[in-house]
Amino acid sequence: MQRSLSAIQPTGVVHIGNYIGAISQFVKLQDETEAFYFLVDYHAMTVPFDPKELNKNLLQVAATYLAAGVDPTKATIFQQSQVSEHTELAWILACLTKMGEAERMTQFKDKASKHAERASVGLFTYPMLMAADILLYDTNIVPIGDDQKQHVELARDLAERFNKMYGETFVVPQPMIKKTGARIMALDDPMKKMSKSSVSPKGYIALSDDDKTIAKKIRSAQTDSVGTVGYDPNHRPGISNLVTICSEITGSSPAQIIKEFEGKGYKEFKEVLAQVLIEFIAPIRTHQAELLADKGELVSILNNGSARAREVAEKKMKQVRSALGIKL
Ligand code: AQP
Repeated sequence: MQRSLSAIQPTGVVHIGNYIGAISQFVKLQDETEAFYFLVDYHAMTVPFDPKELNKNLLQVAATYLAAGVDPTKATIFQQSQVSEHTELAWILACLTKMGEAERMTQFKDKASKHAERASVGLFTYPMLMAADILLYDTNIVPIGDDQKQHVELARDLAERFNKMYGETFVVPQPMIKKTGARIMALDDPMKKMSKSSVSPKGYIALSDDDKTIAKKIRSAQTDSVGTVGYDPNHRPGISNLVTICSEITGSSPAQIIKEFEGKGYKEFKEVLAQVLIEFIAPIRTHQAELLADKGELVSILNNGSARAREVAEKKMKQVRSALGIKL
């Protein structure tokens, strides 16, 4: 059976972009593959963070996984920092990565420019930790949003390089990226990706937002002066982004949505989209709140998942140490 693996950073509340680009694929793949989905808390440390917030976010993201349909009886759900092999392999892969390769990573360039002189070395080596996350588990498929494609490509290159230099050890993973919905844009600036850590919460719809907040954010989402519902991401990014969100949640194609709103304006479309999102998010939000009311169940799911993940990772690291000649 093929193995799928992916993760979310506990850097804030999970948004509809994370759901459409990544989590919706996890829910599907947990029935078709041996699935590993986890919380990358070490990745969350690559930018300034508050330990209390990180702790809260870990539970919140774990609750979101479950509330959005990831099932611990089907998938292994775990916490990266509970499996020390991730950081061990990351060091080895860092020694295989060329400076030029790391410098080309667009996420590093974007995030480093936001944090200027405070950009950490960890932010620079993040892709090697992500490569370790993937390669430790003999992963075949990595379901992700478009922004993580370059990092999976690096993981592929490192797997191939390691295998060539030290003998066949790693499976070369394939990214799985949806044709549409792989890059949901910010509601307040459709030229930027919807992001958990965006300065303004107006840019994203969180899977924990209440009905009023969802309606308000959709009402104020940036569109254009054309006035008709259309789909042309290059020339009309705002309205096209809203049509994409509507299409991904309802299952109707952009063409069907445009036809449905022929002769109607943005106001009517936004009212319908807000209602679609309210109906989609309300049960997730309620389930999330129930799970968060007693953290015992979440902690136990993560501990059990981490124990299972450790078994797989320990086995792989033995093979790696042996290939590298450091096993005596
Ligand atoms: N806007 C998006 N549209 C579609 N998919 C997205 N993903 C992220 N943003 C979008 C996908 O969600 C998964 C989890 O993302 P992450 O937590 O690893 O961090 P990220 O990619 O950096 O996402 P964020 O929300 O922008 O987080 P911050 O603000 O912390 O950097 C990934 O598969 C990602 O591709």
